[in-house]
Amino acid sequence: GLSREQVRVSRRLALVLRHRPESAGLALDANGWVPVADLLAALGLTRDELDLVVAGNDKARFAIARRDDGTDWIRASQGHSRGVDVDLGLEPAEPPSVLFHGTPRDNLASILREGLRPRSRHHVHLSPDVPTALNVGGRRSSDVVVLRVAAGELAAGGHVFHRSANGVWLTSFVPAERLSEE
Ligand code: HQG
Repeated sequence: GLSREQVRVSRRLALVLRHRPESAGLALDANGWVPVADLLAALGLTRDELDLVVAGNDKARFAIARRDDGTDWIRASQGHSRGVDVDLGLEPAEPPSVLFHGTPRDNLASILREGLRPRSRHHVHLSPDVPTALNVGGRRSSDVVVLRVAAGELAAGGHVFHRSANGVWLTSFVPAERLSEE
């Protein structure tokens, strides 16, 4: 696992690469990437420190890619704020027949009324299994409800799904009729 200091760096990376790049004086490119060199300078990190946080991140939240000119770039694999205008360029993907979504029970009545909405993010985030969904919901509450999402039926009806580089399923909206309590 990551040390306390590394977790702090990881949180800062998520803030900068998903939500508020300007807070570090950075701008993301159209696909969400920033030059690693710029990020290191902005956050006062060494490359080794960054690599350890990226490699040790429990959810593989960040991806590094080398371009033809030899420069390394980094982005968050998912989770961007709606106000951050990036297109991850993910291809549509065929989801499994069932996906899951964990949420604090306080949200349940509203979700069953109006469906799952992306709220402050670009997409609704769905989990491939119940334990993952419990973890996601558990970030905010100890009383979590897991919803089953009829992803196969949605896809058959024309809903588009994407799978992020770190295995999170993304879609724009899930109508209440395709949700049930697990
Ligand atoms: C809820 C983490 C009431 C929704 C996770 C959720 C994930 C509604 C909250 C990623 C609603 C939004 C995303 C409705 C949705 N009425 N509540 N109609 N529709 N909600 O954080 O899925 O650790 O934006 O159930 O692992 O919790 O940051 O979404 O509770 O992958 O890498 O509104 O964030 O990844 O919360 O989590 P979020 P999420 P990281």
